[in-house]
Amino acid sequence: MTLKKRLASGKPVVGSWITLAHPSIAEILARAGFSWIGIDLEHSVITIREAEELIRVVDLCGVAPLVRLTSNDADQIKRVMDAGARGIIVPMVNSAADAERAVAAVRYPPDGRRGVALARAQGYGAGFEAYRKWLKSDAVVIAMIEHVDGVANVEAILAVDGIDGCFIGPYDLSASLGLPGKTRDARVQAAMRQVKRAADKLGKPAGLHVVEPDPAMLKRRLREGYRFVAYSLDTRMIDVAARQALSAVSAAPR
Ligand code: 3PY
Ligand code: MG
Repeated sequence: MTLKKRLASGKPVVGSWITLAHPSIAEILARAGFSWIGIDLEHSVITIREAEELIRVVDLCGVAPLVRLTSNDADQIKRVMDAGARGIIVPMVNSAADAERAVAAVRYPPDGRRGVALARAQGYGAGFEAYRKWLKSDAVVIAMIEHVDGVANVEAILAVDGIDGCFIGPYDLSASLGLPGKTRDARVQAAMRQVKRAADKLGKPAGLHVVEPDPAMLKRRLREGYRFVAYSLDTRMIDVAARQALSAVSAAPR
């Protein structure tokens, strides 16, 4: 089942983030069993050229590569989709108009405004027709709700045709409330609950990031009903595993 259909079916999907631009990291994570791998262009130094390499590896491993954009930028959307991303995660979607803009940048006319070319996604030309069909039925667009304006408009955002779900960004959300980094503050938590309630009401998946590779926290979030979950990221998994691996000999001389 494609990622889009799985999201629509109400089944939870668990992915993870790549922030380091090495194809081996993409290969290791893609083979670990995640349903999607998000290549994070927003908070990393991954270039567009490196993004293509990571997309290719994840894709060839049979996992859906998604790209979190640096911003809601139609030109960047075109390039990462042409490189073969199966969908996008769009930062700072604050209104239905923002959501419509992102969807239009993914779709070809007459449904959208994306330019047409023959790149990796289209099989370098040999697979254009198959890609056109796939794009209509299976491209994924996830709206990040990470500003008070996005919270206020969350129902209208999720109601946009082509928006498959939302992903809460607690850090930017806390900043938009004048509380940067205070993600446990009651006002941030209330805003997060409001997003989750809206997603449940509209029958679209709500997502968030379980930052630490902590299976108990992952289970808790899934139990709470979050269905588009990003589970940790490359750097935290390496850091935590390295420290755990050494913990038995922490007194050893360096
Ligand atoms: C945020 O918390 O703002 C994020 O973007 C998390 O990914
Ligand atoms: Mg953010």
